[in-house]
Amino acid sequence: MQSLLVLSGPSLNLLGTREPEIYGHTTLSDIHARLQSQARAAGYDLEARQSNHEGELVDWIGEAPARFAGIVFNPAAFSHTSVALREAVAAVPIPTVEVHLSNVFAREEFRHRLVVAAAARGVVSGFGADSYSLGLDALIKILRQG
Ligand code: CA2
Repeated sequence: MQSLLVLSGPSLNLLGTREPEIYGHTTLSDIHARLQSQARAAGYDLEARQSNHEGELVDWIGEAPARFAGIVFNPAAFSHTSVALREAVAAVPIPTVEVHLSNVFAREEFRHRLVVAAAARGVVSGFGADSYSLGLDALIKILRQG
């Protein structure tokens, strides 16, 4: 069975505890549990991780092709700044789908620039926890298309 990797960046471990008006009440553990069953139903294994550290995310992306067929990635604040993460995503031969809970284009101007996204296959933004599910669905479709 193929495995998929879900990565979340800085402070997303706090999801559901602060700023619910922007990010909702769902916790990251809730999202991970939902993605697990969605992946299982589609015939995939899924592993989900969160890190506050750019270098750790770079390491996980670089190591991913050895174990995973694709990545769903919310780079959080690094989305707007990280050339290192963009290059990590571009360097691996597996597809990455970028996801955001909020609609970054309806927020502050500094969030409109998505540095990592240019290396992703596509971006889902603005659907709350559903963005992760929609991103996983897109990733599975990409993998099935070969
Ligand atoms: O909308 C998203 O998913 C973001 O990636 C979330 C990032 C933000 O910097 C991006 O512009 C858009 C922030 C994640 C911080 O997560 C928190 C969760 C709960 C409370 C406070 C922060």
